[in-house]
Amino acid sequence: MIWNEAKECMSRDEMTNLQGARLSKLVDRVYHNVEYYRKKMQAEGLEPGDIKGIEDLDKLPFTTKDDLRDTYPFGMFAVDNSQITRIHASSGTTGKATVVGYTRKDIDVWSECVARCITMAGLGKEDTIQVAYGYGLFTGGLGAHYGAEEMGATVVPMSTGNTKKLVTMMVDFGVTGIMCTPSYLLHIAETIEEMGVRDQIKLKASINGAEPWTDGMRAQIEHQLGIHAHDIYGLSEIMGPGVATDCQFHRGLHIHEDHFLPEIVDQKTLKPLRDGMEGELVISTLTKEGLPLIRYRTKDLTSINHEVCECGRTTARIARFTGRTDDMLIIRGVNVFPSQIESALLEMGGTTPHYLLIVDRINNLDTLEVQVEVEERFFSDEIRELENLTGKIAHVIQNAIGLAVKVKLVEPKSIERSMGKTKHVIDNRKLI
Ligand code: DLL
Repeated sequence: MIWNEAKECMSRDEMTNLQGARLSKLVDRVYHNVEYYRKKMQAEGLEPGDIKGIEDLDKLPFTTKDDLRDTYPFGMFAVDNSQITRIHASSGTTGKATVVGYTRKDIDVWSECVARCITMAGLGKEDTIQVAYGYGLFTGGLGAHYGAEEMGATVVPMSTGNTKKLVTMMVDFGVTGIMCTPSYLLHIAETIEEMGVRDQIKLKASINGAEPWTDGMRAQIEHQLGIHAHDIYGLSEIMGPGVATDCQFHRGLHIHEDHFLPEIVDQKTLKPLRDGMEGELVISTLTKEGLPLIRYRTKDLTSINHEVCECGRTTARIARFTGRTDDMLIIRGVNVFPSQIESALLEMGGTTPHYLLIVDRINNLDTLEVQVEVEERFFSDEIRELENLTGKIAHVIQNAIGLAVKVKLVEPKSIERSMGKTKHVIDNRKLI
């Protein structure tokens, strides 16, 4: 089944024309409504009329997370705040969050994109879908929720947390679809086994994303639960979940090209790369009103393929992601930059700038231990003082990154020093 055949199956020429027309309108809109873009384009001697179609795309400047930080909170919005219906936020590299705003129409487009993804996973109106992404500032919960409602499905807004309750409701409500991170789904699968209810679940498909995963993990999920597992990609800056998903053939994720114009560029030269070559995914939002972005550098590494898929969709497909060009970690679906932890530690005092993050996956749940070197004097203090300091650091870090962490205080000079680029992270998670 295809949600919107007119949009998902158009010929390449039709798509290119549509994208070109939308791109020139987008450029005109940001030039007149976003001072940041106007200045950037003027600095390069560009006028909106210079962009006539997608062949002119590479004349345009890139946008990065730093640009959003520099214009925090609303400086890149292209509409008056009175037209913003909703705000979400994700981690910034240091103190300030990345803020995104949506008009009512943006929410409608987002819901349609997610509904298209849910259709690709073989779910429909008659299904009952549990949304177990976090609700709140993170785009996962509400994004999935609105898409599933748009689809006409029955939505169970579980959010994350109480896994046994989730499983009980999965059985009692006859849940047939679930949307959550892949690692959380493996944890749910274990809980289903422990509760002995494997033969009572009616689950048919899952839609998993927000963190890197592999075909090995997909096979494990499918085997343990007897379902079809689909990959969903998205990022807050561009919209949230629903930028792309894989269909039943699992040969890459179909990107909703009528709304998101993808490019793959070489991560060093930033020159566009051909189909099949791996590089950084760059996206221009063709229809967004609240926070339109031109050539946004996602930092996600993948390749693209414009061949028509066996499912009949003509939209370009991006390959499963192989990594990022920066040091962002995704822990239980939460984006964490080591620099956020570093600034929080430095601001609080009493610690040295030497720290080490140790990430593990235990029972399919990610854990983060932060080892921090503290000043010598603390080690001569009473144990109670050290415990207080540990609690304080854990609190400060949790406030900075929005995730509970285990803190271990270590003596000065015990964290290995490096002559080159300091290694702040040991990631022991093995993606099967
Ligand atoms: O993670 C939006 C989302 C929610 C996507 C639910 C899918 C499902 P952010 O918090 O802004 O938004 O994080 C975006 O997460 O740049 C990727 O590095 C990573 N990511 C998202 N989906 C996938 C995926 C949401 N399917 C960042 N595979 C992105 C690999 C993913 N990485």
